[in-house]
Amino acid sequence: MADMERIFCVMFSCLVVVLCNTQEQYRGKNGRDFTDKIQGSPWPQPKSLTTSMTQRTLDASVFQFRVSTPSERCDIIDQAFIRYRNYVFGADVDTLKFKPKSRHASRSDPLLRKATPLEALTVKIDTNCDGYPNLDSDESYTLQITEDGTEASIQASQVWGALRGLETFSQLFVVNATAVNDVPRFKHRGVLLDTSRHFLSMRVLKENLELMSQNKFNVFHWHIVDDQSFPYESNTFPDMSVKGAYSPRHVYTYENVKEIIEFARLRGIRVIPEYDTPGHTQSWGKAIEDLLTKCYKGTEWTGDYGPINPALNSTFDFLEKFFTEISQVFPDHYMHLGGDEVSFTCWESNPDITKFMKAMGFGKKYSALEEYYMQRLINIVNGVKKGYMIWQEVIDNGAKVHADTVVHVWKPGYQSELARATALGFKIVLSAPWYLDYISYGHDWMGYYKIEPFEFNGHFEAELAKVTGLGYKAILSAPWYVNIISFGDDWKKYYKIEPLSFNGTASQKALIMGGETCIWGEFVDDTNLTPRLWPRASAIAERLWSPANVNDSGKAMGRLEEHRCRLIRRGFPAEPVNGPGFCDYEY
Ligand code: CP6
Repeated sequence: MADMERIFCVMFSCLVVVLCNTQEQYRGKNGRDFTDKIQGSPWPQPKSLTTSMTQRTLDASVFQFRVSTPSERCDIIDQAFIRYRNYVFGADVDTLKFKPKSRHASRSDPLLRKATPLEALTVKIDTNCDGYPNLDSDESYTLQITEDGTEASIQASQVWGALRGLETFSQLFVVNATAVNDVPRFKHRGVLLDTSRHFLSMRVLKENLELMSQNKFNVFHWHIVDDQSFPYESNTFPDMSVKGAYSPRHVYTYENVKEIIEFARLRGIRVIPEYDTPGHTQSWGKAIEDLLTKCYKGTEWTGDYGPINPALNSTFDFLEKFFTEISQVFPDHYMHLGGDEVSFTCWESNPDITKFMKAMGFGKKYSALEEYYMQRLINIVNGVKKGYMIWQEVIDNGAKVHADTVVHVWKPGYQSELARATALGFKIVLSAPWYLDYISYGHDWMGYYKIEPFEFNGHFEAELAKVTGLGYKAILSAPWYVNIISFGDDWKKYYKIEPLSFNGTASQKALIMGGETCIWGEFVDDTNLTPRLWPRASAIAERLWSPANVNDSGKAMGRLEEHRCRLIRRGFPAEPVNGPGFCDYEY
């Protein structure tokens, strides 16, 4: 590097330096220059990161991870060291399929013969390192790699911050002397996966938990059951999955669920289960008699069922037993109670419900019936000492909920909902702008299917008319570009969303706990979940972790490109999102 450049880099010892220090330049095949594919600049971007030109080397045979904590044992850190040693130096991990190759500067690199090797990274944690994360966990950390000295250090008040710091350390490509001071902007940074519309295997669930931790997400919102299938094996009501799962193989046993919770805990991820009621419960009705409302046409049952029937006491006896079980299976303080998209038409048609409405004095107000249902469910959940999240309709319909409730906003027009719900004092998790399943929604094959090659009228039709008019044979591709979904770079749209841009006071804004990206399961399963989610979800990870002013997608593009390549290097199928280009470790 020329001297002037070197001086420039030292003077601006911040992110600019990492850029100057990029050892290779990337050029997309379309000629786009990826000089901004900044190696070693972590994703999501830390609150502050300064680095100097002094490079340190890491050699697998010398380098050690060490931990210092008041706890006697710290399995979270012990296991994290195994993962991060592999990510840093490259080795096979038997439990997962990672086969990362080392990208770290080694002394065997002739250019770095004079660099001082780093012998250890010491992780210092102020408190006991055990336990289960929660909404108020402290995930902040500092990371120091000094100019000389044999040890680098991560300092964190809690083990959760230490995990975030290890991820950041493992992402530094060339280990320069570096100081990182980092803290998340929002407390709740989640991914919703839906295992009802399609079953997801343990392998894919774990793969995505690992990817969540590499993007500093801290909540797995497990939308575990829904209308279409009931893959949760209940101890109290085993028939629910026997009759409600797609097949006996498409279930999560108690041991499976515990394994997912532990896998997530070791990565600082909370598991919030959602058992969505009173709508979205068709699969529950197969095993639990009289749970669902029978829908009528005139005086006759149509053979269809609607939402859960709140007119029967047996309903609440069942709910009490069922929610008591799951409150013991899932250790997180919060449960997600659903409450979305409750259709009133079936309730309206049912004579027993009509009678009950009259007796309760609800008149024709079916939202009052919904409120009554949610209120009784909430009392059950309060009784088992859990907090709860609900979809926004529950408060939109005016149901009274605990002051401590977290409202999950998912509908379009979310800014006015944020203003309204925070004015009522509720904590908020935002999802409305971040539905990643919504590309052209999988159904696009129907559009392709309808195309009639012998009708020469639209745009490509004119071309066909011309070409065949000239007597040429033709092969048609124009309407069948299945690679064009939402055009891949939709991440920029998600990246730009500012969760606090709504009309409200500072104390209203303080109620925004964070957000979740949702990938509903209608059109995703094991075959396509991971590449569809990553690195598009990474855009949301950075929005929720990094400072508000880290919001220029043009500037982020190069780092995201590098981040995707890092995920690929670590063995994950993350799809391209920036158009033509390549990663030097793929294939
Ligand atoms: N399933 C459940 C869904 C959706 C919701 N709840 C949903 C609705 C509209 C869109 C995407 C998802 N599939 N249980 C709403 C929260 Cl666009």
